[in-house]
Amino acid sequence: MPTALSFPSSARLSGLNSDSQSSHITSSVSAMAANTEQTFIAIKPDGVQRGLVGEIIKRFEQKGFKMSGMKFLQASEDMLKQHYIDLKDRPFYPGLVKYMGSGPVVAMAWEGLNVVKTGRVMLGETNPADSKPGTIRGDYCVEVGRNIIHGSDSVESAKKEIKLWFKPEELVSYKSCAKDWIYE
Ligand code: IDP
Ligand code: MG
Repeated sequence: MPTALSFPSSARLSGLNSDSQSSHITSSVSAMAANTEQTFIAIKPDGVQRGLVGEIIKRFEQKGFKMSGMKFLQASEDMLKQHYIDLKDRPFYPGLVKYMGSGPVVAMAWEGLNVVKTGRVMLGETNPADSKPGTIRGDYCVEVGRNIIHGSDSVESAKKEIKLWFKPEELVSYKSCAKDWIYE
């Protein structure tokens, strides 16, 4: 767990008076809570087969997000049906479940400030044809049915998805040595 009340080094060094110190601590503590937002990212079977695992992980690492969990697995049909349950009435649902189960995937939990929303921006649009260059889908894929990566669409979905894909003991809580260089 992060040390929620550890004194911010900038306040300690600047000799702030006690009022501004306490407001600094309060804002620092609430920022820390926001910094622990998590999202579920999965590199789909086509992303794995096409050798894009390293490239995708690199983008999240270089952005400054922190990995909290990762595993390599071939997901069961039951699990994939559950993962995409909200799409069960869409015509592409059976094909989607089949595609997602057709090979191994890399399932990950990433943590950081606004990581759900920013993660979606990094992915690009659902249809790669609408995704801007510079996004993952914009740079590495062509068709909506082979769009190489999944990312949670809300904090609520992220919580559900992380719970579905990871046991609590498979998620690791630790302090990144880069934290104080990524967050003020
Ligand atoms: P998202 O992955 O960007 O959140 P969703 O609408 O949640 O997009 O759809 C989940 C996945 O279902 C997409 O990533 C894509 O793999 C697949 N999918 C969505 N729309 C279509 C479609 O029209 N044809 C085939 N597959 C689709
Ligand atoms: Mg979705």
